[in-house]
Amino acid sequence: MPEQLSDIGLVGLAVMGQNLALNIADHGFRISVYNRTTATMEKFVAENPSTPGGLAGFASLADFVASLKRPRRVIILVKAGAGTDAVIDQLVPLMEQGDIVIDGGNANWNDTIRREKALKAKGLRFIGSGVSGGEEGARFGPALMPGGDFEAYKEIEPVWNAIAAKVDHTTGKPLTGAAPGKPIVGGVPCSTYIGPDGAGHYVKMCHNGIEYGDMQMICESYSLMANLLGMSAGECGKVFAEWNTGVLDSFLIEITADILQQKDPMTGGFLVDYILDTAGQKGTGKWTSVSALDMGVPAATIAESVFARYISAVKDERMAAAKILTGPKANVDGDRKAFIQAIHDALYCSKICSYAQGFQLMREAQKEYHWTLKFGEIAMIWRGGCIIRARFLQKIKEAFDRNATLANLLLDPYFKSEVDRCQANWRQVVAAASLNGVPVPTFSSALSYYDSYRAERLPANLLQGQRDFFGAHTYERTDQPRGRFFHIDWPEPGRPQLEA
Ligand code: 2AM
Repeated sequence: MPEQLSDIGLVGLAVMGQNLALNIADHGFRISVYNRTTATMEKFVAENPSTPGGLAGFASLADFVASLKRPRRVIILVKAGAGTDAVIDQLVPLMEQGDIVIDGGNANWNDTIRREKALKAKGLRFIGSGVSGGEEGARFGPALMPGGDFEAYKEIEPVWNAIAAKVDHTTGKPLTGAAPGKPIVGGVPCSTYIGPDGAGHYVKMCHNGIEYGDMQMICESYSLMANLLGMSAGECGKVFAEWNTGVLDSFLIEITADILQQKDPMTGGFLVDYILDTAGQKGTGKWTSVSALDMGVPAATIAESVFARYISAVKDERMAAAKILTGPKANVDGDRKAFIQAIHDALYCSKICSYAQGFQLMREAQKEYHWTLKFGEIAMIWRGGCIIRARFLQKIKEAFDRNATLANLLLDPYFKSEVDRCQANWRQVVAAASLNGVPVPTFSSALSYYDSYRAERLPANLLQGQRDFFGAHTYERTDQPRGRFFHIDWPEPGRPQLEA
């Protein structure tokens, strides 16, 4: 039995696990750590001899569990999927009634729902917590999205609030400047209870889906500057740096400015010009899109950003097609400065649509899974720590403060006026891209979403006619109440039209 019991334990010492453990210890909590490969644990503990709370490493899982205060709180941060199940299976026999297991990995929310149920049946409590912000976030303050048993959440809340990123009380801006042993004190924590069972991991997944959209939209902006205006990567980077001082102020725009201006150590040119254009992915954007398809939510812009990665990945096929297929030669004259502003506005409007889709998806999911999500709070905790952190999220929070049941962000007065102000430029950019053969899948998808969402009448009347023609699927009528279904015997193709 160790002399001093730990406040919390963590299993899985890859970089995320190590950084989260150091973050927890920096806030004065004593933490026990365990890793399947013992050497990793030993190295980690040896390299960090003096943390404010203290790190205690264990080579045996049983000793690790015995080192924790009751009710025990164990964070799992291992490879999502089979890795998490393997650790849970080993942990469960060692734990006691009321102990708490917290999965901080990128779990699929369906797995979290399953695990919560299975552990509850054994008298254990389970929290599935989204952790966003990458390695840096884990070390100095991530955005945290805990879901699961509420009483269990209350027991981890002091730790979660302590280690989360912090934003300023009044401006909502992230508080920066944390260093090892010197965490940020004060401010509003970017962590809140999201809801039961899989809610936290679902919301984290939507965060990632939105992140896919943001990244692709930024890439399209860069592509337009490079391909239509002939700008160098460095020149594009300077534009992004300028954009980062306005409504688009965000982590992703900030790092884009730096990435584009980064010189290649091997050639002295701009590094992005040498990076192969094939995108990878870990699947959360796909999960978001699959969930949207399953629930019938038109999150087309987010899905387009996943497809954009897929088409980038078939590089060899594209190289072959480029030799065969033709298109217009890019040619844009006119006011460069005005066109750059138009790209800015196109990005801004597309971003509003993408977030509108993400929040609509969460709204639908809460019905499907019987959660009550607080959208203002979700926007609030995304203001700091996470990859999509942005000034913009303060505006989304304010929109949900004005109307907690807002059906679509586009209907909020602020966002409506912003789209009104910027949409002419947005349309001009999508048109120019299309006329010049530059692909802008998310910009154009967002614009179609906007125009579809505001359309009183879509051509689905014809579609219902087609469905009734070949499959007798019936249709409703514009001159009859909803819910009354009609069918006619359509003429066979080639037969004369029926008399009225
Ligand atoms: P390892 O160091 O022993 O490989 C990321 O892969 C983290 O998850 C690592 O800490 C890794 O442990 C751990 N991990 C992956 N699969 C695991 C499993 N099946 N059981 C326990 N830990 C696992």
